[in-house]
Parts: sequence; C-alpha cells; structure tokens
Amino acid sequence: MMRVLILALAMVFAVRLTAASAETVGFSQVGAESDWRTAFTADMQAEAKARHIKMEFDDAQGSADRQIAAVRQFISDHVDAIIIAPVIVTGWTAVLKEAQAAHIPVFIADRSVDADPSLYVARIGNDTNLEGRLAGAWLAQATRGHCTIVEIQGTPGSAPAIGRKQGFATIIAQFPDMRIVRSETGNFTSDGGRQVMEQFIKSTNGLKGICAVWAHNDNMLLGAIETMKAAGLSPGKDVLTVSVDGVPSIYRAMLAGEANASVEVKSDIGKYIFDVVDGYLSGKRDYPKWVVIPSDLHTPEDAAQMLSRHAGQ
Ligand code: GYE
Repeated sequence: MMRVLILALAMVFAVRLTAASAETVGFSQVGAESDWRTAFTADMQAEAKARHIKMEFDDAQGSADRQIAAVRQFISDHVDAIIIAPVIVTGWTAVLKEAQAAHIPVFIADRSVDADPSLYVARIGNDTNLEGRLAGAWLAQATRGHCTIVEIQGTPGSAPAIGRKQGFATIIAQFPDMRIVRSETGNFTSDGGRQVMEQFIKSTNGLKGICAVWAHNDNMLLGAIETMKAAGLSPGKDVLTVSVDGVPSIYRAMLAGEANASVEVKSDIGKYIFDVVDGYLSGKRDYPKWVVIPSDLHTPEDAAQMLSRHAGQ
C-alpha cells in the first residue's frame, strides 16, 4: 500500500517537473532603445534558458501596434504564459481580454499599463515616480533648492516618462527657486538626447543660466553630454546632471567628472519575473498585483563600485 502511494507521488512529481520544463512563454519586449533595455533582454533570455523555458521573443521596436500584434500571435500560438514589457500605458484592454478568454495568464514586466488589474496576474517592476522623486531630491540638496533645469523626457505615453516626470515635479514644487524651463522628449535614445540638447543649447544661448539637466534615462543624458562637450560646455561641472538607469556608461561618465547622479533601475530582473510566472503555472496564486523592484541613487562616490558590479559589459 505504502509503496504504491510513494510510486504514485513520485509519478505526480515527475509529470509536474516535465510539465514545468516544457513551458512556452511569449515575451513581448519594448525594443532596444537603451543600454538598460538590451541588458534586460539579455537577462530574460539567460533566465529562460537556465530554467529550460522555451521563450518566444518579439522586439516591438518601439511600436505599440506591433506589440499588440505580437501578443495576438502568442495567443494564437497557445503559449502557456505571456510576459509584456509595454511600450506605452494605453491601449491594452482589448488584447488582455482576448488572452483572458483564451485562459493564458499575462504578466506585466518592467513598465506598467493603464488597464484593469484583473486582466493580468501581476506586474513585476520598478517605481518610476519614486525614481523621479529621488532625482529631484538629490538635485534640491545639491543646489540648496536653487536651480533652473532643462528636462529630457522619455517616450511620450510610456510609464517611466510619465512617472519620472511627475515624481520629479512633485519634489521641485516644494522649492520656489527650482523650475524646469525646457522639456522635450528624446525617446529614451542617445540620439534623441543629442538632438534635444542641440535645441536647448540654441534656445538658451548656450545653456545660459541653466544649472542642471535632468534626463529620464542615462542614454539620453550620455547623448546630451556629448553635445554639451562639443559646444564647449563642461557637463558635470558648469551644468549638473541627474538621470535614471545606472548603466555602466553613466558610471564611467561619473568617474570622468561629466555626470553627477543616476538612479539605478535593476535590469537583471528575469529571476523575479520567472519566479512569479513559474509559481503561477504550478498553482501558486497569492501574488501581489505589484511586485516592486527597488531603485536607488548613485553618485561619483560609489561609481567605481557600481561599475565593478557590471564587469564585462
Ligand atoms: O529607464 C529606459 C528604457 O522601462 C525602466 O525604459 C525602463 C526604461 C528605462 O528605455 O532606459
């Protein structure tokens, strides 16, 4: 009797293990606009491989329409789960309902969506409003609350552009002598940062009276730094910088004295995402709607240490 029971249990576990390792997961990624994004893609691919999960990958190349089409393809391929890093916050309800009707669980990774939370299992990602507040608070402290700022925004309609802008604005609103005098989108790319900085330099007579540049990500700031240097300015000295992501190149810029602060957003979050996906597929249900990935601010003081964590990138 006992033996039969043990044998039956062993078989159940064996079936479970094979079921888990044969998962197919569709992952719709935003694009490859920044160093943060490419590091995140690499991490997701490595994590899927380590767990023997078959990952169908689609790069939306920054297009919201292409992304919705990719999710529809995953649904018709009958994947076991869908992971979406959404380009923009809007436009999700219809396709999320289609996934739900097909009984395919959806997990939102990194950026958030404006959709009824009952349409997805959980979001695993960072707090973009907090990132804006950390950046604003650092700048307020560094300038004792006196600073005229130019802002380079991320992709319009994307959660990090919205959240970071709001968070930063909330903080500087408390300081009557801190204000943003220019604000344009650089679409989270280095090239976008270069172009926006060219405009700012022209329209402010060489950044006259500007105390800081606040960029919604490091790559845009890195582009802006090149443009400032080419115009004979000294970023990191005449004009302070603060940005978000904590990619290796920003720490190099800090060590070169050309950047002052960046809020690190972890890109190696595949393990947290797949923990939730795997757990859900094996029956676990008690996940919070938002699994928060913490972010924190770094400066030249710990840039070398932060860079060493990214050795090889
Ligand atoms: O900050 C930016 C990327 O959603 C956290 O997207 C991500 C942001 C990141 O393009 O570099």
